[in-house]
Amino acid sequence: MTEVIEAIKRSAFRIQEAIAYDDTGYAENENASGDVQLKLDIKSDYIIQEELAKVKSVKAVASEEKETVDMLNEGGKYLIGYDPLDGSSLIDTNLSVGSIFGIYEDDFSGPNIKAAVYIVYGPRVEMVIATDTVELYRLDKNSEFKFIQTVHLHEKGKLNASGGTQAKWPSYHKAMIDTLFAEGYRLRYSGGMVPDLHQILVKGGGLFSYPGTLDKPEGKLRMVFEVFPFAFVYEKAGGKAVDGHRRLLELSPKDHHSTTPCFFGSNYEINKVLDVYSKIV
Ligand code: AFP
Repeated sequence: MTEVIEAIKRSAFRIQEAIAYDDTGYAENENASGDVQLKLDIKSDYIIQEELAKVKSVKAVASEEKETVDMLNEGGKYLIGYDPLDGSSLIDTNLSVGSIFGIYEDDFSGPNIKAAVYIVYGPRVEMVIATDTVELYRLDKNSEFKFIQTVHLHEKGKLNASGGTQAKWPSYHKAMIDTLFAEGYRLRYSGGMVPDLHQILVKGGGLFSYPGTLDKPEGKLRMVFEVFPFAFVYEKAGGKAVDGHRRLLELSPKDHHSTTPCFFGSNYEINKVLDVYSKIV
């Protein structure tokens, strides 16, 4: 596991340099999810696969940018599901973006995720590693990730990050989000999953939601690359992560690009989600 984390650190360092200085334009391809790829998406994917290929314990990798699972070392133990540059459509606006990694054994399912790591490329580069605990690191002047603190969610927070097109939200979802605002929650939503979930985590609590919508009943966010890693982080930080009814980490994807509605937060907000969604017939 240590070698995997070291490879992720090396990737993060190289990707942050690419974000800072490379061309931010589009490539001519689409990725496996049908999104137009930026040159930076392709480069970040390449960097990560190159670094992970050096690690003997990595058996195979699945990238959000690729259709297939790539076998790296037949005798390896870990399967790595990663989104090399999540939120890359924000690159031209100079908002924060991120890389997300789920470290699995046996298959890419919720119950089999063993650790999760994400990097936020913002004004500073930060990395969160979740194993039994959740630890925050920051890149320093010497290009090393320095430990900052262990992260814990409070019982209840103040922030509300609500994703998806509002006009397509089911009415019960809109009513629930309105109730939180009526209770005093403040809107914090950039459109980048990594900085939006990082903000809630570092500030101690709140709700991030990306529901099933009328046009996308299974939501937008991908289980293997985005949802399971953050579900693992939030649970280990003392919060909860559900699809409206069940723990996200109980789910198994049909294929490695499957999506799901998802809600991440501290206990108070997620209990509210479960209560509202339990009444839907
Ligand atoms: P991109 O990778 O296409 O920029 O999508 C970003 C993202 O997957 C995730 O980071 C956000 O939480 C979510 O999409 C935002 O989607 P909406 O704009 O539909 O709220």
